[in-house]
Amino acid sequence: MIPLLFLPPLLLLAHILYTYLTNPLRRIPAAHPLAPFTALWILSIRWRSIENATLKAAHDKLGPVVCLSPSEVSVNCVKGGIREVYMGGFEKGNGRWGWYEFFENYKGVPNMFSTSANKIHSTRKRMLSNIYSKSVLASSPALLAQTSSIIYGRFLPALSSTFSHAEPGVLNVYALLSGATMDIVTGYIFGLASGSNLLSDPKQLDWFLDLYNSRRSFTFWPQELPVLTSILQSWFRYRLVPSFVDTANAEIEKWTENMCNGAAAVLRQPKTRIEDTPVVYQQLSLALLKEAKKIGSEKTDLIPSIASEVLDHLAAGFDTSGITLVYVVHELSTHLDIQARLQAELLTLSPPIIPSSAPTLPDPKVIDALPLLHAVVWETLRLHSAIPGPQPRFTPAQGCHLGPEEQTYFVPGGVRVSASAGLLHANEDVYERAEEWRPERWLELEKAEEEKKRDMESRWFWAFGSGGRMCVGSHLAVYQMKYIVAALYSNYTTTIFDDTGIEQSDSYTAPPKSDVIMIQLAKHVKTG
Ligand code: HEM
Ligand SMILES: *[C@@H]1O[C@H](CO)[C@@H](O)[C@H](O)[C@H]1NC(C)=O
Ligand SMILES: CC(=O)N[C@H]1CO[C@H](CO)[C@@H](O)[C@@H]1O
Repeated sequence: MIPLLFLPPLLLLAHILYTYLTNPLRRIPAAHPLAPFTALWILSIRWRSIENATLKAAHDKLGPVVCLSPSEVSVNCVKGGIREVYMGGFEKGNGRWGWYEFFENYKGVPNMFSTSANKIHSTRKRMLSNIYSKSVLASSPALLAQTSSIIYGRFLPALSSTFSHAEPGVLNVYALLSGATMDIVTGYIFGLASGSNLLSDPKQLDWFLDLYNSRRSFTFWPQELPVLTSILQSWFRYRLVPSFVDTANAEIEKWTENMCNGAAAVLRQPKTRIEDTPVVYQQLSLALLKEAKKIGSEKTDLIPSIASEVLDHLAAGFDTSGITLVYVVHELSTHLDIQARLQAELLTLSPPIIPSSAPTLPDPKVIDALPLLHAVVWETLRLHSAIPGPQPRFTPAQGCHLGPEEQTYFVPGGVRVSASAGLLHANEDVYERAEEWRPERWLELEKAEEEKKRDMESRWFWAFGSGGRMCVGSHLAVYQMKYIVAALYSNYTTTIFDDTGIEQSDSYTAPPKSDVIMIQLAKHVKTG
């Protein structure tokens, strides 16, 4: 007779064993002996912020498909990997919960990024794709005027003012670059008059970055264990996320609402300056109004939907671009030979981006075509992807096959699956000496074969994701990053002053571990 005491643990054991034996994922190489039995292992890896290194080691050892838990796999290949999952339109949620609901704003108002269902998502994306497309951006007089005003009126003066500091020419370049990207992104969304002006107001810049960054380390519980998090909070009043995170979110939401109100007021005026055109706000409000009329919706208050959408754009847009730029500057500050070549390339611009050229900027198409500037930005997006880790999706109800032709595995429906830019970009067959920052590899492509080009530029390049959920702001990101880098190096040389904490965090968006990256500027004397 088994004492009754042993019954519950025995039943539990039998249950685990039965689940294991009937789970097709058990055939997939396991990242850890516990992985096919319980999600606790991968949860503990995420909780300790060592997911990146863990996944890298697992794929290096076990191949392109690995099992992370009884209901999760990671893929690291193009065919049978990102092509299947992301081009194939696997959704962001599994019906019960979605990891991306975390990105809703204003207490549960969804936006394009947070939406799981493909149908709802693509309706929204159709409203927004055109204004963020490369051709529209490149010929937008509003964006050019906004960028000019921010570069000449704010960014270059902010750099120049560092020479009156106690330590002349020394600055926290991460903060300044983040301010520049926020001003440009909100300039395009809300118009210059209603957008942010963080660059001219160091106090406001500090206020915003402190607020924004204070929330960074509290994503684990609400994203990985949303049900537990909300039950603990609503039933037991126990908070896994401190209340100051809610306060910070509310302040950022209020700040965004003010910009929305500003944009709405501009649109009511009969005539506005071109740079005050709230391009994104205007397009979105018109499109939502049209949709509401079409479906005969009673809903008249579109403000929460608009605000939730644009808040996601400004957060996604400034943060990722700021991270990329801080690594551009950091790498150029340790590769002075490449920096000098970039400066020589920038001397070919007409007009040069120096204070006396204001307000004229060289044409965006000319900036975009500078080979070394392009190579520097692309190499940084590759090696220091701002979103380097898993972008989770769920397999469709009927299941699918994952893995390259040589070895595929059946994966049932509802399984969480993800790929990671950082791992795809570390493929030595595609990016030789992958761990080195080597812009040259992009210049060498000129002479490379078509297949090689395609592998490097599109198949394996994943900084902006791929498929229907690919970054809508990638062209705006590249546009602003190129102008900012061009403006900085047309006027200055940079070296490192203090780069403690430059390593990327192990998180979804992966900023440097320190919010402070100090750079020494030196005035760049024209020699050409
Ligand atoms: C270097 C800069 C940027 C990088 C590396 C980046 C990267 C990404 C990635 C990887 C995704 C897919 C995420 C996922 O599925 O989990 C994404 C989506 C998105 N990004 Fe960006 N992004 C950048 C700049 C921007 C900018 C400037 C905007 C401003 C509009 C923006 C807005 C968005 C939006 C709205 C989505 C969701 C798209 C959708 O769901 O269809 N991003 N971004
Ligand atoms: C991820 O881990 C690899 C290997 O440990 C490391 O080389 C790389 O810098 C890490 N990347 C990020 C974004 O943390
Ligand atoms: C502030 C500053 O150093 N401005 C310089 C920008 O670059 C041009 C030439 O490249 C110089 O003439 C300016 O003095």
